[in-house]
Amino acid sequence: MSHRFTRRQFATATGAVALGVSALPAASAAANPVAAPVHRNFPRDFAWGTATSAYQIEGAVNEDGRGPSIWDAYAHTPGKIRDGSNADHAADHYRRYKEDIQLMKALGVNAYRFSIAWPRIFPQGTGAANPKGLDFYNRLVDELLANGIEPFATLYHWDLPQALQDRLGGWQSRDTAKAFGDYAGYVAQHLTDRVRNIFTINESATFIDFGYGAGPVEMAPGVKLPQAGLNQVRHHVALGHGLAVQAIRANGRAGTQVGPAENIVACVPAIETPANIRASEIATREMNGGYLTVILEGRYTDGFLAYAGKDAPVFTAEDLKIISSPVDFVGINVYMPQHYVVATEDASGFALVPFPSSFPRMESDWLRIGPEAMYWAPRNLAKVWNVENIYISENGTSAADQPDAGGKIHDLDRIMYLRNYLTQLQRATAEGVPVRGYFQWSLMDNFEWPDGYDKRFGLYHVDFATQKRSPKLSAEFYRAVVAANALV
Ligand code: GBH
Repeated sequence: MSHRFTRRQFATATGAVALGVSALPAASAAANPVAAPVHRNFPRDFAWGTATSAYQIEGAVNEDGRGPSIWDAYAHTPGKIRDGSNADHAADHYRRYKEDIQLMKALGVNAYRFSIAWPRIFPQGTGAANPKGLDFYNRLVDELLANGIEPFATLYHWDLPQALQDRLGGWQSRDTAKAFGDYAGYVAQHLTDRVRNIFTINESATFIDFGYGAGPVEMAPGVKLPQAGLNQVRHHVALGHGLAVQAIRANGRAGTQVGPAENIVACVPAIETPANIRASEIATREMNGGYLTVILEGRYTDGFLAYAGKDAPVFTAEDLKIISSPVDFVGINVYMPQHYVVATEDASGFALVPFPSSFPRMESDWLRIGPEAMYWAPRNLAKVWNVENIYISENGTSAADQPDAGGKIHDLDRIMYLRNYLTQLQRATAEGVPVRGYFQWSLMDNFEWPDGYDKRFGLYHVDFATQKRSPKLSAEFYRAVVAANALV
């Protein structure tokens, strides 16, 4: 069955066919209480986009002088990726970027968040730049602009040059933060004539906890550090962010907008009473102590330092100044509520409520369904730190994505998820929370890290054998939202 009902099928379904009339009686607009929908609009000039990252879609890992990254090494280590795959070819975006920009065009989006592969630009992490690597992003950016799509570039979406891992132990070394700053400056010099918005680092919390810690999931480089080492890595990554901000200011076109893209620890009031709302604000500050708080305040909270104790990072006052270099916006990736919070009488002022085992989840085990996170995360970011420009740098879900006989994917669960999260985002913007744009994760199915190709997050289905892209029903949903600049 096609996803488009014919009039006749619709009439059959509603029993109206025998009557030969419309299924709905003509109602007087004035008398009918459902006759006047409230348009749930988003702000004028809202950026509607999709998001991807380099290693997850590009493929072409040996093309045009790209150096190896820690994800090449990791994915090629037997047993690390659930389906035994790697991203050598991924979605072949390196060659198909023009076609992929047409997919964006079909959605009607006006923005695109992609990431730049550091090992394409500096194959050894530092030293000589590889102009052919940069050329790919020049072509991509030019093609986006020619199609009326604003490029938002991310500098680091986890694909560290392997050379820095080998030489320095990756982010265990301060020198990696410094190398990241130099790379950021180089990119700023060459791309900010056309790229006006730059995200520094994607989800510090994720790649550090899973790449260097003992999290429930393992990611590259797959090093397991004790607490003190882990806190030092956190500090170096925050420092790398700050050095990148400074390098972009120094080398980029004046007016270039810069900020992080962090997986904010979304703290949602369990019940929206004034006391619990206050508790969720306190929790937001404490639970984001390692990244957002130090970036936005220039200090580690007393709670963070007390909790870390003897394992606290070693840092200088100068480091904190660099880390808190003023940003133009804050990007937050919002997938789920990390915590529901209630107020307490004790000194901390909040408690985290344990999740019941029956709490609903999407098709990925970790993906709890809590649309209110999409209201409270930006609302608390604005409330706690007076952030004036917020982007939702990612939001989306995997789904089972079973095709029907004609090959069409009716991903009603993804539509349900997106509609509910966007409803909460509209609640936020309608109240004046300064969210400037939203990037749906993801444009198309891609390499989902340790889950390989098992988990599909795209609005477009990708057949990885043929590289054919096909819109899922959710692509039509998203296109309708973007076209209306409102919930549909
Ligand atoms: C984002 O991470 C990434 O930025 C993106 O590259 C990725 O493709 C996308 O989301 C979908 O996953 O310890 O149980 O939480 C989202 C946050 C954090 C979700 C790590 C997966 C691992 C399992 N991710 N988490 S769990």
